[in-house]
Amino acid sequence: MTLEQELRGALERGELYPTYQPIVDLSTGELDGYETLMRWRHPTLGLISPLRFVPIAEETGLIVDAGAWLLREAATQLATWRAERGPGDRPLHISVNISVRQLRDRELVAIVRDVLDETGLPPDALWLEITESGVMEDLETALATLDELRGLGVTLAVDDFGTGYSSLSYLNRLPVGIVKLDRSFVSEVGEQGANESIVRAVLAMAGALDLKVVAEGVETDVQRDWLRDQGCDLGQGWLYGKPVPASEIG
Ligand code: G
Ligand code: G
Ligand code: MN
Ligand code: NA
Repeated sequence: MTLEQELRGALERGELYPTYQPIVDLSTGELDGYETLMRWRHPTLGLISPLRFVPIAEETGLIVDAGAWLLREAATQLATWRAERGPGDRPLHISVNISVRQLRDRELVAIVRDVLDETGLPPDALWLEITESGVMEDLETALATLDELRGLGVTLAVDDFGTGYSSLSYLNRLPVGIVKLDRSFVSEVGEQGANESIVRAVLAMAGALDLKVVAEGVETDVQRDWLRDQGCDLGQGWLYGKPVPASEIG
């Protein structure tokens, strides 16, 4: 069997599962929420990297059903976590990746609406991450869908920011509230000869457009301190935790 054939049955066989990686307030160290990342454990092949199976899921369209399932799982999990927290605790969000294939699916807006209804989550606690390249492939269609999603009150985030076109005018046209700075930029900050001016420029641009920035791939104290001092709001990376199943989160 090819990997594609194996993947076709993976969802029904219960081989896919969500993991959650913390997203933290860089100034206070408080938990702000989690990004949901899909994993596939095949009974004989073992853990298969999303770098391998997500592209296959996208090409075959399997990502539409798998993504909807993951979204529902993640939102349900967040509702549980929120219910367990005290009234004084910071309300957590959940972030879910939405591939371009899902963005083109006519059902997406209805699926998101249903998930919000079912879980009773405040819509802004649900963050949907879209990539620049995905949006740019078909800007007008993507914009229409993003406007509808925004109309539901969910929070939209641009993932892997800085790796694509990243123009100011395009960012201003998207109804997004969050920019996720790609880890290729984050990995350099605080080191000699690093191209820190790009990160400063992104932070300045985000500030001007009133967007929050999440730095991805924060691995060291030096990176955290530098990013915080430059006014970056949130961070995500191995410094705070790797993606793990909900059962491993207290
Ligand atoms: O979790 P990890 O860093 O190994 O993920 C590798 C790639 O797979 C990343 O680009 C990530 O965005 C993608 N990915 C992981 N989970 C999902 C998912 O649920 N949906 C989509 N569309 N992509 C995912
Ligand atoms: O493309 P996206 O940003 O959705 O995927 C996030 C990917 O980054 C996941 O595969 C996740 O495992 C990985 N990741 C998360 N934190 C770190 C980190 O601190 N360092 C590195 N190298 N990868 C990370
Ligand atoms: Mn992401
Ligand atoms: Na990313």
